[in-house]
Amino acid sequence: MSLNINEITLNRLNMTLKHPFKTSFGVVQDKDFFIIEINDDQGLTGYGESVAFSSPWYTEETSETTLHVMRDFLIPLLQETPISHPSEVTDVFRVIRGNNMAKAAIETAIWDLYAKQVNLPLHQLIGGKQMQIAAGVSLGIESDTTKLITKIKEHINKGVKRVKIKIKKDHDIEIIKQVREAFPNLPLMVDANSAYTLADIDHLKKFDDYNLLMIEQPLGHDDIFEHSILQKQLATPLCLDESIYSLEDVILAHQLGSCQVINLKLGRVGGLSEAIKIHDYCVKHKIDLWCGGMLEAGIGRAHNIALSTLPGFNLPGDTGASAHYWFKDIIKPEVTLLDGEIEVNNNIGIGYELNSDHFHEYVVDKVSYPFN
Ligand code: OSB
Ligand code: MG
Repeated sequence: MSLNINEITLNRLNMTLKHPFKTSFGVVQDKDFFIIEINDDQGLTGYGESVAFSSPWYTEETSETTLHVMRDFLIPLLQETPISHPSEVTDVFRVIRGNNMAKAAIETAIWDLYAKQVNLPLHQLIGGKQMQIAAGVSLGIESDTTKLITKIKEHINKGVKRVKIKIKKDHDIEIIKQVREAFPNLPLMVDANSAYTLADIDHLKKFDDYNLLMIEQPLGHDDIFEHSILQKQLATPLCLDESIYSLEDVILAHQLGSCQVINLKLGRVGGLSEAIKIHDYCVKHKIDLWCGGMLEAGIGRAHNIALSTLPGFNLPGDTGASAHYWFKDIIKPEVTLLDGEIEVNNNIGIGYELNSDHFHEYVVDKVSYPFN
């Protein structure tokens, strides 16, 4: 049986985050991204979201490269290759190197479509078991630490299960110290987005004094080896984000001892099939795992929730409430927290519908590619 794709539509959206999000590399406030709609011949629709930003500060992909790769390579490949299960998509896309965020945007939409065709919630289709997802929060760099501490308090009041703060060179120990003093027992971690090098090793060792859950991606965005040298010198677990594009990267990091925790993002690894493989490897090798975020709108958020139901996601991730990011999200219902947890629903597919009024306010362009 084939999935019988009828048409793929790329909707380009512009959405403005409630709060500018500052990392060691710059600020994100306006998101320019795509909602992928894939229709079949029975009128069912699967949705995916592209997560690349307008500029390539996080990985090499951008909104523009995502469009180029989807339109000129990935959609034509699907038009000429009928598939019968979403797990085949990764292989169809294998002839295109890299560009994992473009691949994931389409691949995840196909998973949603397939779940709807077989009338199952996506989380059930992939074997998810956790029906309550512990939410963490990732807070951007603030010039004023008092403001950061106020924000952390607000999130603690909403019940979030752990707090991650962004750091950069010359904006780290002093902030960590103040936050730790304000919240002695808070599950706290830091994310450097590759702000350091091995020359900073003595400085990074000082982080061990603050009982951090982990340090996320301190070194090179494409490095795995140097993180293994650093991890041997630190008591605090390292977590890899930017460096992980595939299962092979996770195996390498595990075998070299480069980290003790993996931040898994659907976009970075090219979609749900690869994410499930990484999840299964982490379970087998008892590697701590959590689901990262890319400041997604509702469709991407819904996919992250489905992924997080898998049993190996044993630490709170970055997936949180719609209202933390957006004035009006593009899904119904919006994602909310109850005592710091997201309740997973049993609706079919990704479990959330498009809120078409909100959605159409943000759409700036729309192109459809028919199949026949
Ligand atoms: O490094 O995990 C990161 C946001 C954008 C790009 C990279 C990262 C982040 C976050 C926030 O930390 C994740 C989220 O809240 O969606
Ligand atoms: Mg990160």
